[in-house]
Amino acid sequence: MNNTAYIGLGSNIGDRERYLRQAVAMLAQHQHVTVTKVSSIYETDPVGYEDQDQFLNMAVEVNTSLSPFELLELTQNIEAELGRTREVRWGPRTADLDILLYNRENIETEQLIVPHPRMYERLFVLTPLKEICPQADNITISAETKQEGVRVWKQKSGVDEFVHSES
Ligand code: A4P
Ligand code: MG
Repeated sequence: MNNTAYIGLGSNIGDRERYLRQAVAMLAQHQHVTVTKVSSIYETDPVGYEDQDQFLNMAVEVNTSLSPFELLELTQNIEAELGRTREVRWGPRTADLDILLYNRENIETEQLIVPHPRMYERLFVLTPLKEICPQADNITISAETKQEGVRVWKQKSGVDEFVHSES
C-alpha cells in the first residue's frame, strides 16, 4: 500500500450523491486500496458540453499497492458497474472517475495520462483536490479558468462516515 493517488469523481445523472458514495465504497472495498481522505462534495456548473445538468464533484486520496494501470482498470470497472453511458464526450454520466495524481509520477501513454491533462484548468477538479492534497497547494489556477460555478454542497467528513452514512 505504498503509493498515494488522488481520484476525481463526478456525477450528473439520477441520485448523484448516491453514485459518488457507491463509487467511493467500491474503491474502499478493494483489497489493495485504502481510502484515506475524502473532500467535501461540490455542486458545479457543467464545463465543456454545457447543455446538461449540474454535477456533483469530489476528490479522494487512496493508498494502494495497485499500479497506475491496475488502478485505471478498477476505476473503469466501477464506472461500468455504476451504469455509465458514453454517448456524448464530456456529456452526462452517472459516475466518472479520473486518476488525477499517482505519487509524483508523470505517465503518458495512450491509455493513461497522469497528472490528468485537463485538471489544471478545471476548478471543479482543483477545488476538492486542494482540500485533501498538500502537493496541490502549489498549483495555481490559470487566469483563463472560470473562477465560479463551484459551490460546497456537503461539507467534508471522515472516510468512515462518508462511506457508511446513508443520506
Ligand atoms: N485516460 C487517460 N488518462 C486518464 C486518467 N488520468 N484518468 C483515458 C482516467 N482516464 C484516463 O475517458 C476517456 C479515456 O481517457 C479512458 O478510456 C482512459 O483510457 P472517459 O472517462 O471514457 O471519457 P470522458 O470522461 O467522457 O472524457 P474525458 O476526456 O475523460 O472527460 P473529462 O475530461 O473527464 O470531462 N463539468 C463539471 N462541472 N464536472 C465534471 O465532472 N466532467 C466532464 C468530463 C466534463 N464537464 C464536467 C465534468
Ligand atoms: Mg473521464
